[in-house]
Amino acid sequence: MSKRKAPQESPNEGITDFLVELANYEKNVNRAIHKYNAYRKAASTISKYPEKIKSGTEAKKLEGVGQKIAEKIDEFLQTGTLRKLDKIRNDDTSSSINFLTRVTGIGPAAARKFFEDGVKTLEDLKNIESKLNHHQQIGLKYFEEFEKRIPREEMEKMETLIQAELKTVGTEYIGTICGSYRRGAPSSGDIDILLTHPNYTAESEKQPKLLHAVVEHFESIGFITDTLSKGDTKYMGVCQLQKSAGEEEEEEEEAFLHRRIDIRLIPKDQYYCGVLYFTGSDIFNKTMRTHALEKGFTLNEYTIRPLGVTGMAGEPLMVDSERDIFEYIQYKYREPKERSQ
Ligand code: DCP
Ligand code: MG
Repeated sequence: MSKRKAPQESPNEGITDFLVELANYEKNVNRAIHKYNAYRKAASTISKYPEKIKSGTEAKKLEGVGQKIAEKIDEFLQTGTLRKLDKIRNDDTSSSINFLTRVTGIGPAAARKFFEDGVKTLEDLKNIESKLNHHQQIGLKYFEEFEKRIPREEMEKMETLIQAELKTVGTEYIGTICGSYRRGAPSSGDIDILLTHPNYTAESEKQPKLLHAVVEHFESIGFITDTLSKGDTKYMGVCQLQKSAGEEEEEEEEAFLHRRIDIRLIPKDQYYCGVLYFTGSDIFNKTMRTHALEKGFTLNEYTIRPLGVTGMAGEPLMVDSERDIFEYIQYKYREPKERSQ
């Protein structure tokens, strides 16, 4: 999962920017996930709104914008700033904790702990490098590179390579690059790969080998450069495209950057619920889950199940495509490109 989200262009960018900043503050500093979600939701609806918002009252008519956010919008429109944000930005604790969470492997709790131990900056982290866990050390090593988003052109090159190499590991593998890339985004924060294989279902034994064989192959060709964690079904690591022979000759060309890559192995019968979930966006997922509940189904990254009269979930329904899921819950199909919000 990537840490830096792409900014959204809209006539209300000033408003959505400050809402996202407040959202991150609530998540990273206060660990208030509900407030984080509330700010993200408001930012998302406002970014879809085509007109320039002129008042809090106007904004309040939109879904997810309540009284408190409306007041902040008024303050921002009238004064051009927000006292709450100014305070957060000038507060040593908040700004340090917020900063530390930008390192992959450092979550809100670890960030607070580092801060309490006097570790606040990149320099401070470098000084205590040996005390960091492996994930955090890699996060520090590639800090600048991971902050940069991946242009779509590079994502396309990686997809071509990944699909071709996957077939050399086993012809029956099915792989999908999900996340913002699948939604057609001009840039992505990381690479989210979902893998499955017809031999592997929720009923069968775990088959970590199916995942590890792919990871080992990617390592052998120099595509995967570092590992953050490697489980039976989830791999988190670092990859880098190599310049092809032709590209190397152009001396001015810079090397590709190191990128964050996640690979998940999913049972075939759960694959499309997984693909739907990891295509996102997270906000689209929430909307779709709410709709599912209204229609009497519970939907998560693994399965879709009908809810009985008592509210108990029944057996997972058969799913053979993303469309099947939309049909069960009578939701108009949306192409990945139309799922950004
Ligand atoms: N996801 C979710 N809820 C979360 C985290 C993730 O629903 N709390 C799903 C939706 C995301 C997908 O997983 O689209 C991948 O997560 P990323 O954080 O990688 O998000 P994106 O790929 O959408 O954005 P980015 O370009 O920043 O990587
Ligand atoms: Mg992503």
